[in-house]
Amino acid sequence: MHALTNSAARMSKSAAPTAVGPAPSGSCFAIVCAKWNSEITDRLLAAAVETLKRAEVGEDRITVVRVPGTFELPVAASRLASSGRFDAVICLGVVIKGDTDHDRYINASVAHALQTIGCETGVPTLFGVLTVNDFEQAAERAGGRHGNKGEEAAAAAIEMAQVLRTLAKKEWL
Ligand code: RBF
Repeated sequence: MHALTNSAARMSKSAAPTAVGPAPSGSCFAIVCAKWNSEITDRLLAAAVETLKRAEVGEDRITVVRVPGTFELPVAASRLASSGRFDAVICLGVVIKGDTDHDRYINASVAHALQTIGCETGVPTLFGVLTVNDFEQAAERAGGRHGNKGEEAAAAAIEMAQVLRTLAKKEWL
């Protein structure tokens, strides 16, 4: 089992979990997407929605919320995760390094906040935020040579929804 997993990881160019089976039946997903750098975030969002649809999640089970910037992702994610309506909340943003340290403050606080929301609500809260040096690096990760991190975040959301459905059946938990 372990050997198989390891050899599969060695063979693939990236270890990212993009191969997805069907999402659990009736599962619902929320996507929170920042408007800053929308040329890139729109590509992350389109790939995330497409990935959910490929996993047989109907549009009626996908809720998309736009927020001003990456810094606002946690507030919206917290509200959505606490609602009890979603199997996972996928958060998408692009923070590009500038002349000041804004990126470090945003990235660290958002990563920590999203992880806390996931742990405290029990609803997987996915980190689909590109933390890049320039626009080109962002484009490479939004449908370019490094794949699309929106797709990968959605695939991870589906996988976590499956994991939690499996755990819900364990009477010893
Ligand atoms: N939001 C992003 O999503 N990506 C960025 O690259 C980004 N750069 C910012 C740079 C500065 C100097 C500031 C002040 C804000 C930036 N924001 C960015 C917006 C931030 O996420 C948030 O929307 C605003 O700070 C309002 O809370």
